[in-house]
Amino acid sequence: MKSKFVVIEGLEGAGKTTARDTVASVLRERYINDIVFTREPGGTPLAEKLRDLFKRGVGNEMPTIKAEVLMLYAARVQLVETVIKPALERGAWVVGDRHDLSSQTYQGSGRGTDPQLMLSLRDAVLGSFRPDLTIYLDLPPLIGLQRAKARGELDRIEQELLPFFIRTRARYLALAAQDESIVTLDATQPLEQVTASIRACVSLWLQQQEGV
Ligand code: Z5A
Repeated sequence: MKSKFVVIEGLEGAGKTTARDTVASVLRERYINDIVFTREPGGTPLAEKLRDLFKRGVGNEMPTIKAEVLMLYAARVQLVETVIKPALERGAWVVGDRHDLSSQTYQGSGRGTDPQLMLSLRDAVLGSFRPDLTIYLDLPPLIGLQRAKARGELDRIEQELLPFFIRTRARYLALAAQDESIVTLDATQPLEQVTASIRACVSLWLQQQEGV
């Protein structure tokens, strides 16, 4: 089977880390062992620097909303062109912790940047490059934020107020409903059940890919 790009998406505390490991274990059971893991923003030395600037700013100077959007796209295009596409071309599979859908939702709705502008920016920067499968782990923001708080100190985005996350989640659900490459899974369930749903989703999708 041709190599593929699988992405995990969701609000904080959705369980993306466990989901990534679950996807990788299903792939390995199918003898797909050459797997590259990415995270966004980040994933290359330059993109990791942009991640740090995006998350922490410099001293008291935080990026403006437009600067934030452009930093995210600079980091993403660097990762896509220098890591993801070369990996796919040599036959490796890529499993990503977040990708463009995060910008469409967090910036395109949470931050209130024009959603059409966000889609145009995506097309201008990434062309037609898209994940083959996106697993969106859906949960109400309050549950996710409680999980994130239990894990430790909150970062700049996690400190946003609840309406920000409510808007972000609504955009995730709306975009997932329009795109059959995005599968929405209920992430409020206990971890074992979420893991079982991810296994089932990836296994079924792989079978469908084999049939194509
Ligand atoms: N961002 C953006 O605004 N625009 C963009 O374009 C991109 C990103 C790409 C990245 O930070 C931040 O950047 C992120 C979006 C924004 N906003 N924030 N914050 P990050 O990479 O540091 O953080 P993250 O991606 O949000 O989180 P994470 O740590 O990578 O993963 P996670 O999904 O939050 O979950 P987790 O670590 O797997 O689980 C969190 C905890 O919950 C952990 O203790 C688990 O054991 C627990 N958990 C998970 N699932 C369950 C279930 N089912 N039951 C009970 N407990 C659970």
